[in-house]
Amino acid sequence: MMGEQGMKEKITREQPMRDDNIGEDNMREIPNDFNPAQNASQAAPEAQMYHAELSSQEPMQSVLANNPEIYFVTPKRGSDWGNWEYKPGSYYDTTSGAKHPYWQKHDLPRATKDIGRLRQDMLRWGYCKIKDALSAEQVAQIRQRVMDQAEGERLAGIAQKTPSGQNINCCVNKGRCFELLIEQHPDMVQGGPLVEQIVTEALGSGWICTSLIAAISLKGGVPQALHQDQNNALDSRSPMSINILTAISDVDESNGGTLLIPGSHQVLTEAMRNQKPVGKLPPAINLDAKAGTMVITDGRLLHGTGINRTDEPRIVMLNGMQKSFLRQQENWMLSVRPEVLERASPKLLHRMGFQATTGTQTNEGHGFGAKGLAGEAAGATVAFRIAADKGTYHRVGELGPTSSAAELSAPYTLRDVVRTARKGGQSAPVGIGGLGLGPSKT
Ligand SMILES: O=C(O)CCC(=O)C(=O)O
Ligand SMILES: [Fe+2]
Repeated sequence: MMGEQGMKEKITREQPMRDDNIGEDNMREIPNDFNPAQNASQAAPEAQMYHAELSSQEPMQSVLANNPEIYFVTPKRGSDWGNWEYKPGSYYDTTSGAKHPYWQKHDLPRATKDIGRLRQDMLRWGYCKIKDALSAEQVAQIRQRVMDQAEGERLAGIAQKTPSGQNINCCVNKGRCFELLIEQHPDMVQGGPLVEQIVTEALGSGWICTSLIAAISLKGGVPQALHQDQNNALDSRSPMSINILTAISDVDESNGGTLLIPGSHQVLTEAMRNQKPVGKLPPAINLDAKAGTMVITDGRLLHGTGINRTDEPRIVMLNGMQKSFLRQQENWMLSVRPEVLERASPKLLHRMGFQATTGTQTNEGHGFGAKGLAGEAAGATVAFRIAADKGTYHRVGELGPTSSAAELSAPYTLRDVVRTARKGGQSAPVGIGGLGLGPSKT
């Protein structure tokens, strides 16, 4: 919006503007038809396209209105830690499914390696439990790294405290074990292939990782507000995102096993599709899972961290995966350490979003025509980031007929990247319009 400041000095057509004045405090007079005040006078909320949809707070608005036991518990910090009002009958006043009077008669998800059962649990309940996805040794390795890192971040004064305890963000920079966890590499996730199969069925191929966080819940923390991890297309018929919750501690009702409402993924999306409020929901339960279990949750499922009543930290790795065209929670483009990038496998790079497709994250145009496959040179963008780290990223700027020979032959990074991509006759297809040029569907 134009402030009065900008309108003060007008420049007429007879006074050509210098390029470097564009957008600063000198500007042309805005024709009346485009005047911001005129615009605003015709933009009452009800007149705006898609107003109802874009301003809807659903489905959470009706979840909260029709389920008073679900509410936001105000976080407590510092000397107030632990000093919060526990209200019996609230969403967090619950237990695991097998012990819950409402749920015990239902066939809730069971920890299993049976893919048929896993599929059924995902569809019906919005989550499934992959038994022993990590071996005891794999769990121990991650547990040690998480505990050490948590302490290190506290000592450094950079611990990321949460209402429930402490999170360790951007784990990919904090230990080789986490790189492998994101890849579901069998060296760190013995059940990796089964996990990937379920995720691929849920999201379609080409999915990427949104973040990897260690969520540590501590005694005294408040329960997290129930939420859906997916925050777009809430009427979608299949999930846009899923979260892989890896139990690194045994979790249950005693130590903050994740609160969730089984089946809520369907209830909430159906309400959205039918444009109806969400009514009375069944009660939440605490997730119970042995360490090493990977719990895959549908991004539409209502859930949140439970209350840890024990003296031991509860550790769950939160590893979100999503369709390839969604913006990621962690800004891997900037945050990943150079040494991690240099040794990253094609799969890890892909998962962090360093493979462009025509419609997502092309870099100076490199990536048009790419399918977003791991190791696909036509869409690989990591070389730009590595050049930036080295201070040698030479971006293409303003060029024209009067550009000097030096400007025209400058060592543009794009030139090198494209040259590398085309080695061996592999040139990137140009243009938009063919099949399969969007986010990968193959
Ligand atoms: O800590 C947990 O159990 C779940 C955390 C969670 O859902 C989140 O942070 O999005
Ligand atoms: Fe969540």
